[in-house]
Amino acid sequence: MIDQFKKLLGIPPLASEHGHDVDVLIIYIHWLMIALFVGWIAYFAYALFRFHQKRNPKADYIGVKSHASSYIELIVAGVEAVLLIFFAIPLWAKAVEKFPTEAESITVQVVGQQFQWNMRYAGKDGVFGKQEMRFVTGNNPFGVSPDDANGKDDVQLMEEMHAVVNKPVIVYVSSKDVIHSFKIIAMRVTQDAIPGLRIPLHFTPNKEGRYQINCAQLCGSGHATMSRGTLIVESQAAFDEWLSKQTPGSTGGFE
Ligand SMILES: [Cu+2]
Repeated sequence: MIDQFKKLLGIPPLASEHGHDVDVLIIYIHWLMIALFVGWIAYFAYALFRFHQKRNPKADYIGVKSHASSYIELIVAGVEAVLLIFFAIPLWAKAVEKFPTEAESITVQVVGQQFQWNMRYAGKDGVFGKQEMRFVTGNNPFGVSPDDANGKDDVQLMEEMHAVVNKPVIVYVSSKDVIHSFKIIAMRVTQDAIPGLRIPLHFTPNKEGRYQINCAQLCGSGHATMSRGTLIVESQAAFDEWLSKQTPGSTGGFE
């Protein structure tokens, strides 16, 4: 039933573990909206017929006496409460409480800027170099300290992100200029990228493939070009091979 509705609504392909629950919530909300739509349209047609001028030449100053509308209102509020309490809140609680540890995950830093996504990996040592705001330049969007040895093997990329299938990914999202929004539809994740804040999010991809990364916040004239980004989900071996081939350097790929 859920799968048929996914098709009917044209819900895009899914490739993350928690995404199914997001889709289920979307579908239930659509059911409620369909019921409300049909109900309102039916009532509108009834009102046109029932309160037509010819049938009611004189205004009625008493108005409605039945409590049907209040009961219907209560039922709708009840359904909304069920969606919120039993679907939305548990889903959010899972996302917040079941945060994976960095040891079991792939950690990526993402900085949005007009108009591209910058990605940064810790490199072979698994430790990110120190960052400071004053080091941020056009070539160093993450503000990596040039003096920190840990940053020497960090890997920086533009519009490209790699992840391992069935392994959690932690993304620290930030922005260099205006508010952007980091979105990967296939992973069912969206997070605003806000200057001065570093906001963590996580997901676990469960299907190998290439997925589009978008900017979901109108951020300027080149906003659309921020949808060039690609997330590549691959095997651990392919990921390790890719990482070993990257040119290390605190400003790698930007000089
Ligand atoms: Cu943007």
